[in-house]
Amino acid sequence: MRIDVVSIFPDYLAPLGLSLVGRARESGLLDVRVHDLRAWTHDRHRTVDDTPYGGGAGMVMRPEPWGEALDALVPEGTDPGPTMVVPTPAGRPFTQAVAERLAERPWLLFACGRYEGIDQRVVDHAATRMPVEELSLGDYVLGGGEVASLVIVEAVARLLPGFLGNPDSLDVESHRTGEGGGLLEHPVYTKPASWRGLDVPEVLLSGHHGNVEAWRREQQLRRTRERRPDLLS
Ligand code: JD8
Repeated sequence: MRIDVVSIFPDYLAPLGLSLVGRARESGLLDVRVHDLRAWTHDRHRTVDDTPYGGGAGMVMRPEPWGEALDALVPEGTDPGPTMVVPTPAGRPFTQAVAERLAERPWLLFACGRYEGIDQRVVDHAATRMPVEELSLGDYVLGGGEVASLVIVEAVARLLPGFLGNPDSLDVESHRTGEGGGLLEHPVYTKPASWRGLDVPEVLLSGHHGNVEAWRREQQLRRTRERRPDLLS
């Protein structure tokens, strides 16, 4: 999978060089390219923002640098083109189901906004040339799209065949779609069996797989009832 990320703070994406995503880049599973939007400005101050039409606080990202960035990264007639992902608090919720859908695409292009956001014509224009997904991580406000892009890249990349050492671990995860999914994770424990006066639940030391599975299921249901009843309905 190819992933392009365009931002005025490209160093914010440095974590994409670490851990499993970093190794997937070394192995060629992922082709990640981070770009500085200011590379597509031409004035002395490398201006990327301007005042909002209709007034109001803050600044808006100018369309021209984004247009030139798209022209450079996705030349006319590029086929298949990328799916453009635009993190925004006004987006559709980003979920595991969305991650699974994006993981099927060969190329993702992330547009990281800042200030009050990106001039809407950039998305409207891009949508005439490629699929565009405006996505939100959740109902809280971040300062820009970079952190959201990091989250989405990690959630998508780990679904790619060959990314995880043991892909089976995907099968027991909460939030996954399909059969048996949708419950929160059960508590997990490892050695020592007793720590600071806290003991691992007996059933987990019993070796009785049926009882262990039953206990884990009960814990998943309890946690989901308490913390995410919306998932049960
Ligand atoms: C992109 C600019 C900041 C947002 C004025 C603060 C996602 N779940 C999420 N919360 N916030 C974002 C997000 C925030 C962004 C940008 C994503 C680009 N901002 C703006 C509007 C209010 N400032 C997000 N995904």
